[in-house]
Amino acid sequence: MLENIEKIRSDFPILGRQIYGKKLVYFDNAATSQKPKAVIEAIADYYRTSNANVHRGVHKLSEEATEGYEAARKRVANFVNAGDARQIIFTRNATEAINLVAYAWGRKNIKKGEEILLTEMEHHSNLVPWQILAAEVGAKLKFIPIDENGELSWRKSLHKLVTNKTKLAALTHVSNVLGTINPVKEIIEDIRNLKSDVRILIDGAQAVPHLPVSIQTLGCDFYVFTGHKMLGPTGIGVLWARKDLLEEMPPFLGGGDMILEVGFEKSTYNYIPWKFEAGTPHIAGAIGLAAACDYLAKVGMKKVREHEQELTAYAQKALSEIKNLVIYGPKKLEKRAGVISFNIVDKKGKVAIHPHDLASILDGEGIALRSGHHCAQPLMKVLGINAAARASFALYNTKEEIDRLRPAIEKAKEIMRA
Ligand code: 7TS
Repeated sequence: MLENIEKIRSDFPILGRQIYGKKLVYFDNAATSQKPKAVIEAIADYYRTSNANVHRGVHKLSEEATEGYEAARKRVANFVNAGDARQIIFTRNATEAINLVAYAWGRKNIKKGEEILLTEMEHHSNLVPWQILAAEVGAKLKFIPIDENGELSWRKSLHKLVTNKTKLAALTHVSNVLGTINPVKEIIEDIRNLKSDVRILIDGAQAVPHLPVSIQTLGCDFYVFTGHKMLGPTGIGVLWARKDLLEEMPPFLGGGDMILEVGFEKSTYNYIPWKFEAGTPHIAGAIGLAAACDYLAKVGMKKVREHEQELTAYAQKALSEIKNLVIYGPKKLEKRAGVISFNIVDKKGKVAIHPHDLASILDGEGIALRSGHHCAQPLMKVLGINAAARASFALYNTKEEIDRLRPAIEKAKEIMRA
């Protein structure tokens, strides 16, 4: 456990809240994380002291806002070892970052009959943009299957799935349902050994908040993540891409800030990263995200990972003591992040309490967790379920909070006679 956990908890004002007279237990971190004072203050401070539009005015405030925004880009770049900060494009979220690649890179590069390789465990955000693109250009989607442990069965399948038509592989770093940590570096190497020019996008929405991530060492072409799951504000996300690809790609959205010169008929486009940041950006969001990166870096991502791993082991044990509870995803701790999806089943293995009912009863106990398909409906199909309950941890969670989970689930079983 993090030795200064009480201090860390006190940095998050919302954790002091009572829900129905009970102390809040927040286990919905995979949906969005809570925010520390440092982030809330950085945003408020920007609006209080330096608010102005960026890259435009020559006045002092505009200069300060521009400096704050561009310094935020550097701080975020450092946090994920992105190399050049110009490779960091600020977007609204991970979803928009993936759509940017699908529109700007995909439409130019993927042709009829070519193939896009995905996995069975993708969030809809890393599936639907490719479905739209595939339908438009006549490309084909293929999927790396998962095995009975909820791990990608890539070693057995890649040599069949990667063909001379494969143009792009887009896969998640960490599953938001199974918690599986995919060995993306090895998978990328294997794909490249089969076909060297496959472009590879990694969805790091669930990885960057919980693991040390060094983008440059992964060997991917595109990497996306989202601010609000990593202690930052909503409305800010990141696309990282190889510089030569960004230079070649046409813009995603047109408008202010992304141009160098505009004529009545034609325009020339700005340098990267601004070419991809049309219109007034989320300046406060970028500054808030940089504050979140600084906060996480100060705690240390290795320590965050260790803390969450310990919580996961503790929760796995506590939940496995509950009769008729099944946990999805890898059993081995080193293969999973702090996401535990589960169901209460009957003797035949069928879901006995709808996860929404379970989550409602737990809500009554002050415990916030997510239920539903978790925006991964194809994965639900593979698992043979429609929905699951999901507890997901962050650096501020504790074993004492997990201790409240078991009695609450037992109570739900009693109420629902399961
Ligand atoms: N990719 C993964 C793996 C995710 O888990 C999510 C959000 C996204 C992309 C999209 O992030 P956004 O910020 O663009 O919305 N996952 C979830 C979840 O599991 N519950 O709520 C949102």
